[in-house]
Amino acid sequence: MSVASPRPDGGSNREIDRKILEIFRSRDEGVVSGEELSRSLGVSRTAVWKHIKALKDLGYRIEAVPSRGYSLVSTPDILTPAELSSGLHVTRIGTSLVCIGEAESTNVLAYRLAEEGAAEGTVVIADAQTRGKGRLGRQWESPPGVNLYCSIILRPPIMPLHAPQLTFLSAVAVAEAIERSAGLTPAIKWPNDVLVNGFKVAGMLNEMSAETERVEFLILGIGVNINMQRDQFPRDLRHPASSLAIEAGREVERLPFTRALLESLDSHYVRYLAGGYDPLRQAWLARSAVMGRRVRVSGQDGERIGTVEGIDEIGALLIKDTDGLTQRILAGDVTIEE
Ligand code: BT5
Repeated sequence: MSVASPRPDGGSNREIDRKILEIFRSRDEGVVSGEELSRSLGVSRTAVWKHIKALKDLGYRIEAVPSRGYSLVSTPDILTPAELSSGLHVTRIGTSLVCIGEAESTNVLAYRLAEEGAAEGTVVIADAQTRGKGRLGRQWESPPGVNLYCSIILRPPIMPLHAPQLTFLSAVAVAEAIERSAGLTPAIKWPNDVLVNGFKVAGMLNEMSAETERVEFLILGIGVNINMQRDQFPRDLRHPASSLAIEAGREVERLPFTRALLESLDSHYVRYLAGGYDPLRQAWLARSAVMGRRVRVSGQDGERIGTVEGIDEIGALLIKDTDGLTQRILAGDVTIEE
């Protein structure tokens, strides 16, 4: 697994940090001598000490055990390549990780890295965003230390016409990760909001660079409110919002959540490449909050009311209107009527 770094010198240092943490975790008692670390890593005792100090600065509690070595007492809930990749089972999405403290927008950074040739499956994560983007030029509130803001670079061999099929990948994966790591029951609102108890806890923003016949790359932008508190939400929200912690009534660790999300994205994407859109569509429909419901859809060409029948080959919402006619809706905001 390669661990990408925005700093030119960061890669090998991070690889050593990752190995140190792996060695600690492979021990039942968790105590490792400096000499053993130095031997296993092929670096000097002084270098080991420097790495241990750097890990402590990041928030790891590592204690000296007299005449025996070091012991890893606790791990901070920070999103670093070393932590995320430890115990992460993926084959494409998440094989390269870029984690930074603050980004203007992870989508903007991922788009730039993709233009510069970053590999498919590269994941860009920021602890905070200064200008997080929502859809249609709206803003995404992105305070530090509490949530997940990430963007995934994909290079699927598909026509631009089929790119909207992949918009459902993120919503399905976010819903699965919420089930697995927070024990809540999420629902997806078309096209891509994820709700818990009717409150929006996650939003997605997908962007694409394409030629007429071919997708060059897609950026899947995902924002999940994990431990955000009530007073951190903007006042005039488009949709009532919440966080996993508020809904679960307890703090939710970001690391296991993010690993679960990457694994889910990876397995659905690999299945999509091998077997096409239908399994993804079925997974989306199974978690849909709108299927069979009466909805109001407001879009550029006005408002429509009808009962949701499903989604089609390119992700359009199908609703049966009051005259019994099926309408295809490509974009818009959905409100559930009853
Ligand atoms: C979305 O837009 O739901 C897409 C959000 C995508 C954010 C991710 S974070 C990582 C990646 N990098 C980026 O720069 N963006 C992506 P939309 O449906 O337009 O919703 C935006 C509206 O939701 C705003 O106008 C607010 O009313 C409300 N809002 C803002 N911040 C929110 C938050 N943290 N949680 C819930 N609602 C929020």
